[in-house]
Amino acid sequence: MTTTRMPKRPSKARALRQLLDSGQLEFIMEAHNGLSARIVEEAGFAGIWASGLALSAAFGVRDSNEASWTQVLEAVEFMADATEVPILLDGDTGYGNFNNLRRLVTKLESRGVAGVCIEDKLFPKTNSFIDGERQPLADVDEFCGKIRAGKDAQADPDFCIVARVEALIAGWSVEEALDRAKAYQAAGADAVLIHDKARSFDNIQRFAAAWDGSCPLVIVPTKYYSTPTDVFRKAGISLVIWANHTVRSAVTAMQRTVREIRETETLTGVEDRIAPVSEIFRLQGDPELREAEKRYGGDAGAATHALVLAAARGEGLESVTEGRPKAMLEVAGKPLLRHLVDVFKQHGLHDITAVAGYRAETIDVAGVKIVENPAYETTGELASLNCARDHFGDDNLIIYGDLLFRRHVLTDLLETDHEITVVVDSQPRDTRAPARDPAWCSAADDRSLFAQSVTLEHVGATDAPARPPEGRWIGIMRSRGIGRAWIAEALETLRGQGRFETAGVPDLLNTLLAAGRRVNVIYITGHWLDVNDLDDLRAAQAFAYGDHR
Ligand code: SPV
Ligand code: MG
Repeated sequence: MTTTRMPKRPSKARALRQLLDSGQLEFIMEAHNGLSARIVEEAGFAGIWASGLALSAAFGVRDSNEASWTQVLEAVEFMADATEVPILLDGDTGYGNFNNLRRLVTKLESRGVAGVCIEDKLFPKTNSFIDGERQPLADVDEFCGKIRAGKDAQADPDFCIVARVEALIAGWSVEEALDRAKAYQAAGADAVLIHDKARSFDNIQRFAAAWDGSCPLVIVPTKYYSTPTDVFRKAGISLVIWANHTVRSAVTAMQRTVREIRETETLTGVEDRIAPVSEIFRLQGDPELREAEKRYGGDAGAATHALVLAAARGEGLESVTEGRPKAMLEVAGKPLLRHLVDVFKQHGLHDITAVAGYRAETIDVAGVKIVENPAYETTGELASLNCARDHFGDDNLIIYGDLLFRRHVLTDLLETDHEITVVVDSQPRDTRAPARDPAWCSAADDRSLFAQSVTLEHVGATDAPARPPEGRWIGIMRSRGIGRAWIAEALETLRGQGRFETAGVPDLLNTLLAAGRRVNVIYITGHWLDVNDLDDLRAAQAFAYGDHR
């Protein structure tokens, strides 16, 4: 039997090794946290330098081993998680002796770091550009033992150990640097980083000219930055590390922005020149999470658009809806619409649009997008719904703005996967005649614990079947997938019949049924109410405070 295998991308350690061994000049760029690592990767760099200077600066401490090695490990793990390209960690001196390096190598491998660079100084070290001459160098044999221990500790043969020669930094000769480099290569180093703090590339050029090519050479041209890159290429350098320019550019940008905000006490000057919040979300990988939510459904309502019909003032409520629509009536200390929004948010449903009409400007509930039906006085619910058509998605909840209901009503509705579903109360509280929105269904509520398969047959008193209704449609419907196209088609039908302007959601449902579309029913028994008059409003207060029915 043959099995097909996905082509495997090379491991990060292999990718770093390939960079070092490519035979041409390669470049890696400093990063100091997950965000900067991702920015470096996106710019096209094939590798990342996890700089000790930049990491410590980001922590707000000195580059003198003040951050512990596990804190560095933690930071570099975030960087590795955020990126695909290999990371070479600046491992300073290996944070101790050969034994400490062994443990570091093992831990770095387990966190997806491709290699480590260790320098021949003593722990605790400090940055090479701070009193370089005063920093003692490690004993060559001791440092070779460390390299051998690191190589023996690695599980992946591609993990790279780069030996960094600090002889030039400490004021020693090119010959001393060469002796050390040869010893380190012989001890197993995969590459040699020859560092210098001089303004000119001369010493490294002499070093490179004398180098036997037994392993690749790596440089950090921070101080001799004016040297043309082609000079490095001609000198036979394998890898250039741009070692600290990400953190330095971040510092300049942050200083400028915060100073300006401090001085001007406004954001207007900076807003257009800094990354929008959406760019931060993108760099954090938010789009992937949205996709995953669709696949794994962790957040039941995340893809559902809620469309709240809130244009009406409410006949029967005139004395209390002076100056505000029904949806803004206060019940138990907050507007009806806010009750709806709260229950939506509890279900992870954040895309909420309200269609406003009467006193639209008073609709002010955080998290709700408002669209207006300017002709609300002469048109009906479907005209309002149509105003929100740009906010329709593949999954829509269409709901009256004067409802209060217990949370389980929405939980149950969001669990359905039918194209169109409506919620019907099989034992409506309101027994006044004529009943509002009576619903005829394919079967009565058997009140079993198990979901019944019931479909809607008709809503509303007009053209109703002769038998008593099975319940009352409560003013909530959901459409999924193709259900959205069915609704669009039904709206067209109503338009063709000249009924669109004044029609309500029950007309839409009946038109769907007339077209042979299946409308599923979820039965509930109570645990909801709508607010149509002052009695309802009083009942709503009690309901909202938790007094059922
Ligand atoms: C670092 O980036 O932390 C380095 C390179 O070690 S340098 O700062 O040039 O020493
Ligand atoms: Mg360093």
